Amino acid sequence: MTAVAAVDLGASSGRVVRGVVTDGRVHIEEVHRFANGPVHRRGSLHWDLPGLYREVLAGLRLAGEVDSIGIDSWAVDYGLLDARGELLGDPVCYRDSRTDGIKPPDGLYEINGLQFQPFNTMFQLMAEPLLPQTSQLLLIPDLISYWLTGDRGAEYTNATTTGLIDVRTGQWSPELTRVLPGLLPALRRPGDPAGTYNGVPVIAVGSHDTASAVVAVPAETDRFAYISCGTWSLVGVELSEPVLTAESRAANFTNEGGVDGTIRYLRNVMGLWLLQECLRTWNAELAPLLREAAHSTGSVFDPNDPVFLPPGDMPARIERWCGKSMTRAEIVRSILDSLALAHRDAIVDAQRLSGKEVDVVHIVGGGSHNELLCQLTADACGLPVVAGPAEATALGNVLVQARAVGAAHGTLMDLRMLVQRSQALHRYLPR
Ligand code: ADP
Ligand code: LRH
Repeated sequence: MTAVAAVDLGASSGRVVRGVVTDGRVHIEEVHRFANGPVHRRGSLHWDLPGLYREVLAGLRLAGEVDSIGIDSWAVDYGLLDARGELLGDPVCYRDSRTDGIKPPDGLYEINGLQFQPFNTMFQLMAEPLLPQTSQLLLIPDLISYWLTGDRGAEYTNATTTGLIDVRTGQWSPELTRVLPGLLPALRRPGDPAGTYNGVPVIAVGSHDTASAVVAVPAETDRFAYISCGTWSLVGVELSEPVLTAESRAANFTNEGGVDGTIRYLRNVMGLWLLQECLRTWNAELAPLLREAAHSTGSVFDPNDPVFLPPGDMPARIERWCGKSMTRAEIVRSILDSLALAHRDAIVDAQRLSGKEVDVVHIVGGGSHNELLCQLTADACGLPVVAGPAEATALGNVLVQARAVGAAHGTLMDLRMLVQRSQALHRYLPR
């Protein structure tokens, strides 16, 4: 029997799972879970990477004997290494204000195919004071991998979120990386070896969490849209070629690199961050509020308004946007109604802009537990929603490792069949 350990660091929590692929099924057991979130320090927002690394090590101990290890995390953020390979400062969180007001240069979309997000790595680098002391940049999963193994590399799916990869060649763009000589390590593809930890191979997976989540979408045919629903809702379709039209750029659709050379054609929707920040402000529990919200009425606002990006008093910002004061349940309902409509808009636009038609929407990630959001999304889209698995990212991480070590075989659709067979899914029909 082959067992692998998947480390999945989300912006709101991290976990280490032990995964086994056997008899045409994939099973995961969560062996360790820990909280994560941006930390305010001396006026800016950071991630506590040494703290997260300690949790990773604890999780790997709890995973016991495994045949390989794979690491994924949220995208775009990075650590900088000095000439001795030591981390320079704590990595800055993409919600920090240092990129406020940044504008993309003309012609960028035609090269990197990325939606404009002020926090894409290339814009963070424009505001990075530590560059003169830097000898190498490692994205978060690559940094964890380096600390485990001593080997450095840049996993491709996550590297595409930097804005520095040419979407047509799948390589670092010579044009866009000219000002960063030697800073970016060689690319690794999902499935490539990435060193060893205590004698156990570390394998590059889809180290962008969204890339791993899309691997584990339990689709039965290729006519599906996905919503990887957690801190963000990443809403789109899987394509074989990027869409680089002016219309696609104007609609702020991104062409991120997926596993097996696929393109994740999607839009970022602000996601459950809105709810997470409300709960933090109120110091409240989610379940009772969701029950109340099911019988409340909400107001619709644009969840992608940049005013909602930084941490802070989210209920007040939502009330200000809607121009009225609301109960907690009404605010929660407003968030869910607004996310459902934003999901619909992204799915309609993805189909129109790419020409790919879908007849089902898969919701994966923690948000697949939110029954009200799943139903509202089905209603808004006029399409059936299949919800689950909630741990799609960890499963996608496990599956790519399993294939690399010979315990799973075939295409992405073959891997997805393993998920369909073994994970409990819930179906919501549009009302
Ligand atoms: P990330 O990877 O971005 O940290 P997750 O995929 O772990 O995010 O999703 C976290 C979110 O999932 C939470 O903020 C919460 O809104 C939602 N969620 C998790 N469990 C439940 C649940 N039992 N009911 C409703 N929502 C849930
Ligand atoms: C989701 C995610 C998303 C990125 C964002 C920074 O966790 O990786 O795909 O846009 O974080």
